[in-house]
This record gives sequence, C-alpha cells and structure tokens, in this order.
Amino acid sequence: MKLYYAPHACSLAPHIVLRELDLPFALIRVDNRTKQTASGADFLAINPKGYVAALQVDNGEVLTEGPAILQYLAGLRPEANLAPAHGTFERVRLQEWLNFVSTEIHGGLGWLFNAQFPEEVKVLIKEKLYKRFAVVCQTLERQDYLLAGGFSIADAYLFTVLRWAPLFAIDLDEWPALVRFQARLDERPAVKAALAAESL
Ligand SMILES: N[C@@H](CCC(=O)N[C@@H](CS)C(=O)NCC(=O)O)C(=O)O
Repeated sequence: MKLYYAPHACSLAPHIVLRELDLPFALIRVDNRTKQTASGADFLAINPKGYVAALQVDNGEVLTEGPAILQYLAGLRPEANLAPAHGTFERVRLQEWLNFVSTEIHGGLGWLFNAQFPEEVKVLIKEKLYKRFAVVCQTLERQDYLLAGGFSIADAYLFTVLRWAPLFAIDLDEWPALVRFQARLDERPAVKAALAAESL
C-alpha cells in the first residue's frame, strides 16, 4: 500500500492508523502546491481531487476521503478493534464521529487556512468551531476516547485536526478535556512514530 501524504495534514490520521495496525506501507510525500510527488510524479494523475490523503491499495485502486480510508484500514486488521464491527450500533456511532470530525472540525479549521478569507469571516468560523469543541468535550469529560469502547480511528482523526488549532491562535487550554486527549494520544507509540516520520 502507498499513502500519499503532506506533512501534518489530515493524511496524518491514516498514517497513524497504518502504524497502529503495523501494516506494511510506503509513505509518499506530496507537494500540495505543485501537486507533484517527491519523485516528481503528477499527483493529479493519482488523485484527480488533488488533495491528500490518498491510499493506493495493492490492486492499484486509489481510495480517497479520510473517513473511508480510515475505515478501510481498520477493516484490514479487525482484531485490533480500531473500529466496531459492521452492523452494530457502535459502528454507526463511529461513523457519526467520523462525519462530525470531518465536516464540523476538519471542515471548520480547514477554512482558516484560506488566506483570502477576511478576518471577520474567520472570527465567525472560530465561534462555530468553539461550539463544536464543547460538544466533543461533553464526551471526553466522561471517557478517554470518542467511543466508549476505547481508542478508535475517530480519535486518530480528531487528534490530527486539533493539532492545527494553535496555527490560528486557538488556545486549546480553554478546553481542558481536549488538552488531556491530545496528551493521551501524543503518548501512543504509533503517534510518536508517525509524527517523527512526517517531521523528517
Ligand atoms: N474531503 C477530504 C479533504 C482532504 C483535505 O482537505 N486535504 C488537504 C490537507 S488536510 C489538502 O490536501 N488540501 C490541498 C488542496 O486542497 O489543494 C478528506 O476528508 O479526505
């Protein structure tokens, strides 16, 4: 498998999960500005959407969209319990979190990267984000992870996007449950290894 990534982008989530599952993979860096891979290949020919993450599986198919990639990976090693079994209520709860992180938090923070957005709009985006953070805290104040059953792919995703908050002068200290969550994930060997690999 090949994971196309950009350092510290949302592709960090599947990168963490690949390491959590101890799956063999090649990490291929993409320059999001030029849309070229590290070897000079045209990334748009691999993923016409032009963004990371993209996962090329062993039969050559390319899978995109973080929540889909994460669920695919978890399914390769179901015994690791990074996603509840299909057909269970907990699986739908996982999908609920993946969707929430994707649309409400990744989506919200993602807009803040846009240098063309006026500051007044960014203030409104932040106000909405803070409401979403409060929702996440309601869960993380009573349990360590988004799902009651323990660490899952949704946590890898939430951790990844929350790491962007300081880039926009969002001080996570205002949400102590989020700070504790980030610290908990920082301690995981797979997280440390992924961050080290992306910082090279
Ligand atoms: N809907 C996609 C969004 C992926 C995305 O936003 N990727 C960003 C990095 S976090 C990116 O590569 N942006 C570059 C671009 O859009 O040109 C997903 O959930 O995977």
